[in-house]
Amino acid sequence: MKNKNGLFITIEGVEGVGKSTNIETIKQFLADQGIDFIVTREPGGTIWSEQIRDLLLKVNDDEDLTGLSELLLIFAARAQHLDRLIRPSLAAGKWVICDRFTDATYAYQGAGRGLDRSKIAELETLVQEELRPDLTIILDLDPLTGLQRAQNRAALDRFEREQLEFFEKVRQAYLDIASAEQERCIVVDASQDLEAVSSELLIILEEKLSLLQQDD
Ligand code: Z5A
Repeated sequence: MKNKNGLFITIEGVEGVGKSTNIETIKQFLADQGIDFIVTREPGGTIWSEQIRDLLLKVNDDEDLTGLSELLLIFAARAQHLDRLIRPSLAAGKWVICDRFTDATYAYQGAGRGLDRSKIAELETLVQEELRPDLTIILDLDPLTGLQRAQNRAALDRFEREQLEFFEKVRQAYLDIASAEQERCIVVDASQDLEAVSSELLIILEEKLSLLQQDD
């Protein structure tokens, strides 16, 4: 392929939509195609970034975390993740599959918490410079079903404690991003059974791969 850099693919959606489950399908597909890849997640992906993730998810009933503090922690984790894992992997020609990225910040901190989009955009430019995902798959599901699917977990984290209304805003923000950026984003109906969702994902990846090979 002409483009020696790897492809940067992000997977997004509300809580319990099936990101982790479907990433397993993506991993199998890439391995079968002989593509060199890594799978990572946000917040997280490196030692420091995972420590920031722990802070972000931890419930502390004694003191609220302000929206701005949350936003800065997310971008601190992202800066480290980009520098230590994502950029070097892409430069080495690996595909990077990332469970959530900056669209989650627009959805959760922007729409969910009500932070000003322009603050997020400033940090996005500062931390990412020109780097944006090549492809974003948004798994779309009504939040109530997502929360029910994810409900079997032990204790709820700081985000999972939010009310349904919060997740409805998050879902709508993802759909708005998808309609504003149709070249980059593809929405998959995640209310279908797992087999149907996975086969849609495989079609998307096959198309992406064949486009890259045509460019060769
Ligand atoms: N966050 C943020 O606020 N700002 C940011 O910028 C970023 C993140 C990057 C941690 O994310 C939190 O960080 C997140 C937003 C915030 N909090 N929330 N909410 P996370 O990605 O680690 O957390 P998560 O969304 O809670 O992931 P999850 O709950 O693990 O969901 P999932 O990976 O999408 O779901 P899953 O584990 O694959 O599936 C859940 C269950 O559903 C499981 O039993 C599956 O077998 C089942 N499943 C999956 N697909 C299907 C279908 N199609 N049918 C039936 N059952 C299914």
